[in-house]
Amino acid sequence: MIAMGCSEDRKLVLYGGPNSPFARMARVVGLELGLDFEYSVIDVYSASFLDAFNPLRQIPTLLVNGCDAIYDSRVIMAEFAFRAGRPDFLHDRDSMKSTRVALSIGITETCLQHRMESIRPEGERSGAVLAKLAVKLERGLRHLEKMAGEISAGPLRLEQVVAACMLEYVDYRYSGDWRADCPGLRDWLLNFRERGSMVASRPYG
Ligand SMILES: N[C@@H](CCC(=O)N[C@@H](CS)C(=O)NCC(=O)O)C(=O)O
Repeated sequence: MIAMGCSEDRKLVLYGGPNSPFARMARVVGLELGLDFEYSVIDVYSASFLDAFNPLRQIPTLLVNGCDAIYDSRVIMAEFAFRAGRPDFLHDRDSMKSTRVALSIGITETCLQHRMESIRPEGERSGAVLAKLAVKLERGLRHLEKMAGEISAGPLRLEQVVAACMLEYVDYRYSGDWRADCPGLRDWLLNFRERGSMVASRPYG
């Protein structure tokens, strides 16, 4: 049942999918910060109810009190951090960490574009586009590997959640071959992926 009117219960509903990497990032942040929210799995392509809240009809979308919509994933993750009283989780004043977040998100977007191109019908699919996206994705991963030491050190924070969700999305939709070129990220992910929030949100379907 989708609430169409505002309510006073302060309820948080995070609309996501079974395998959306951006919804997963938001969900993991919410779980790690101990937020009380419902995760509602929808099929974004048929979820016309979402248009009234998010005209882009994308997941993740966070609905507050049944009426206030918050998107996209970075805004939702910031909302969760503020609600949890943990603005430090976002490390907004550290531009190097934030640039690593931007790189992980960019690789995720590239992987998603590669996936969308790969499932276009024969004849519409472009091998050249797929090859270009693959080059960008793999270049991004090799670059991030140079910063594996910085990513893996220190307390849990946004850049770690985003990097881990990105790496497992690459596994899920592209390939696990990146491990050969990225031993630092590989070794770090081995432990990180066992966190309860990561296990609970692993992509399926
Ligand atoms: N910039 C957005 C991207 C979200 C996004 O691309 N979500 C995908 C699923 S992973 C989606 O909703 N796709 C449906 C569409 O764009 O029509 C964010 O970070 O939240």
